[in-house]
Amino acid sequence: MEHLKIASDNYVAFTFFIGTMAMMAASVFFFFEVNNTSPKWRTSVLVSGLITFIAAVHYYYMRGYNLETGDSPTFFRYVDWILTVPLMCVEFYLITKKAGSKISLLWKLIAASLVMLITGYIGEVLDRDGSVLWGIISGIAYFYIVYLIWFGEVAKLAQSAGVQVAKATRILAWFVLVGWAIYPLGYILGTPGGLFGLQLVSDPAAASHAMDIVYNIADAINKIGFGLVIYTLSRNSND
Ligand SMILES: *C/C=C(C)/C=C/C=C(C)/C=C/C1=C(C)CCCC1(C)C
Repeated sequence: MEHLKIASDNYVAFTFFIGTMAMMAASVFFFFEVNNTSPKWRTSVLVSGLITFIAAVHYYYMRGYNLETGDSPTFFRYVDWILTVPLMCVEFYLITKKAGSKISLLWKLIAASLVMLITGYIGEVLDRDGSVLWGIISGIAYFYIVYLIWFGEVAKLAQSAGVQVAKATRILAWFVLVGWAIYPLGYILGTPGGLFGLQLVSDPAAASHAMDIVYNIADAINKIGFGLVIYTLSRNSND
């Protein structure tokens, strides 16, 4: 079963394969670099590695599942996100800790991310007919996260945590605003009938393939890129 060959025009399977390798390589890198990191930033770099490692394990599974069945591994996609997105919230908490971020801020970010992902899963799997409504609720939770990071508590704390933390937080804020916005696009692509009358791909199988490719690209950018910003911060910050 593990000897299935990826057809040269099967971009879905191909991006699952590349995604697996990229997440594995990034994890090895972050884990090995933990020991060369100043003690203050070790946990942050370790969490970067955990994010890509959890994704690597899921991608390995999703790659095999997709190759064997040709289907979209939606369930494990969401299991992956439910583990990794809260860990990204932990990163925002950790890097603003020096400026006094409270555990309550971490819970706000985690709660919003869980609402965003659980309602997204309901709309994508459990209540397909209500996908527009669930997508909107999920979107509200997403914008709340964007608000906290761009204008709310995270932004304010980052400003008083020194130049390097402020700079890194600004880049991570762009990841959340632009990189994370790719996911709702994937959701719209895979939603029958589309959202807001926006039906981009009409054939359901093609739509779910397009959705997988979009999610796979977004994950690579958001998980590995995000981790590299934290890594760079750990090297640039001399306090
Ligand atoms: C590593 C995985 C990440 C960063 C996943 C992020 C996922 C999202 C930001 C998903 C957002 C969604 C909406 C804002 C509306 C439609 C449903 C979702 C769940 C795709």
